[in-house]
Amino acid sequence: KRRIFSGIQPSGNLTLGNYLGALRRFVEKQDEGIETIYCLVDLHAITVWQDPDALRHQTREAAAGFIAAGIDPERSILFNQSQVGGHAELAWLMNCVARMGWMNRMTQWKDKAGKNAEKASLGLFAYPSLMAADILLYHATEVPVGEDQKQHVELTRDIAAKFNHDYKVDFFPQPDSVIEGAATRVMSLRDGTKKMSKSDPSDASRINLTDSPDAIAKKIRKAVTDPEPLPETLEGLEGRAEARNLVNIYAALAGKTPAEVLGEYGGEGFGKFKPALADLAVSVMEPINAEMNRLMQDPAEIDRILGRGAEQADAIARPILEKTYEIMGMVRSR
Ligand code: AQP
Repeated sequence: KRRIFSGIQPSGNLTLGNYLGALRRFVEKQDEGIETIYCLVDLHAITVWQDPDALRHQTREAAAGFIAAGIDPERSILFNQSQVGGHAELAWLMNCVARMGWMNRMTQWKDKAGKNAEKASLGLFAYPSLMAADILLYHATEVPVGEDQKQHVELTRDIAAKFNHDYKVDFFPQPDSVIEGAATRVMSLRDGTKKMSKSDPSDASRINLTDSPDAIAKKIRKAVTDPEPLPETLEGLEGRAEARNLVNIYAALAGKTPAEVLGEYGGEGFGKFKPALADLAVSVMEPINAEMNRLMQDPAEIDRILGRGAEQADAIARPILEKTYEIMGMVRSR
């Protein structure tokens, strides 16, 4: 049976990267009628410092962003991770299956811990093991993610395989990552070699779901580019990371291929392309922004939706977790 699971960290404002790489895909999967479970992964967010009030606000805001973008809590399960205890419980069990060496090889760990690994939280190191638990807790079969999370889904497969092998069972299915579309890796507007990220210190590097139309237009106008006009063909984007990024963003927002975008704008300078991109971005983002603002007027309603989603998620997770304990030899007598 197909079951989709994915999550986003409420570690800041959702970005255009999160939207194009993940959230928009989440909505498509829901609309295809597949069972979909979406999680605001607050336990992941605290692997780096989060101010408690800000985290609460960002979690509600991210929930509003999901709903505004088209996630329907009647058709998808939408909740925040810490309300379903099974995530932390299964993560511990998976910590005892996964190997240190596997975690050490994760590029996100290397990027985020940098040269200061001694000072990183233990949670940041174990991040991929918690992510594996998130997915395996529901026996999810597909995980829509951006490019950057592909390695973590592959690790999840390794953990599932090792568990099944060690305990001689065929219990955890192997999940597949689903990486689709023209914007699986949206880059920073300030540096075309860096991923657009909600935790980038420069707000100008990203477009937030909470940005006003003016802010969006200004960030696109100021995006770093080279002085050349756009090429006629994809090959012409070689070595032009910033130009490629803007073309990919345009393509993803317009539902076109990058080649089609170049067919339209090849030979034009950024003086013409950037305003067209800004108009397009505003036309897609503004309705989402307006709906988010409306939903944020009633945070109690958002909390109610997350609470109900957590109950539904728990009903799926609990039996799978209980079975895992049993397989591993824990006495369960209450
Ligand atoms: N720039 C991006 N382009 C395409 N997809 C992206 N995703 C993130 N950034 C981009 C996808 O969004 C989903 C949620 O990501 P996350 O919040 O769990 O963490 P992340 O990948 O580490 O994203 P950020 O925005 O960079 O967060 P911070 O700054 O807090 O670490 C994932 O599917 C991801 O692939």
